[in-house]
Amino acid sequence: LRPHTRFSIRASTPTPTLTQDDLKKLAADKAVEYVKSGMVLGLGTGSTAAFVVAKLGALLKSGELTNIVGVPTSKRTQEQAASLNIPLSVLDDHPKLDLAIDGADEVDPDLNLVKGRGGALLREKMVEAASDKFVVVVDESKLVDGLGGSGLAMPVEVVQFCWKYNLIRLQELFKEEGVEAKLRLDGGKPYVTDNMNYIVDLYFKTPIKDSGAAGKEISALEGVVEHGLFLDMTTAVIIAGADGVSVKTK
Ligand code: ABF
Repeated sequence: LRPHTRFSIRASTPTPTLTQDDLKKLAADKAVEYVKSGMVLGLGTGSTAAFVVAKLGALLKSGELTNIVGVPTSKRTQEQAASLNIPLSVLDDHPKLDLAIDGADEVDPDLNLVKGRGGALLREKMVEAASDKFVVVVDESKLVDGLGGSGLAMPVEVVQFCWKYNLIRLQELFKEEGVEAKLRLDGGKPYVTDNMNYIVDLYFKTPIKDSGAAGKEISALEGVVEHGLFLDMTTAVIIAGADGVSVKTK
């Protein structure tokens, strides 16, 4: 209890508590304000990004936005965007994007990210790296002091061939940090990404000390396709919390 809380009198009706979905939608709506007609857009994956795609679809339908081309970061997003009649393309045809908007699993104070718990990290990283601007949409539960610090997975996409060999090498790489590496499962079978690869999830006990070095070491392992550390890629993070929506830029 804060001092005097017991004796305070509320003059107005308390604001109804916002659900996590309400917060995600608030962040998504704010991000869509960055979209202008004629843009080539990277379309993210995940429940927050789905609100962005839904809003884009509505704005195209109402005519408030025109001439948008979307480059989806997963089959799921591709299906959602197609169902909303958002014109779609691929990096091969649009190698330079104006803006990508996507969710994240963790955001650190320098706007570095962990992404990929939704399994779409490879396409997300390719599309977002090709974008002039990359705007991240999260609710405040995603904020961490250091990447890997949430105790949840930091995903690594690996080829199926001898995945266990790479799982052991990843665990060895972070032996001192006591990392636990687990093959991601889906209904008891290995989870297969859109690119027909597997995912090894790394569970750090404490935040990663040097995420730049960690990313390079993981990438150097043959058979690793991509990892979920998205470093120095973010233009802005839109954070929705109980106190409203804020925008963080570097
Ligand atoms: C994508 O979706 C991923 O990179 C991340 O794993 C996930 C976040 O999902 P949500 O918005 O549902 O929390 O952005």
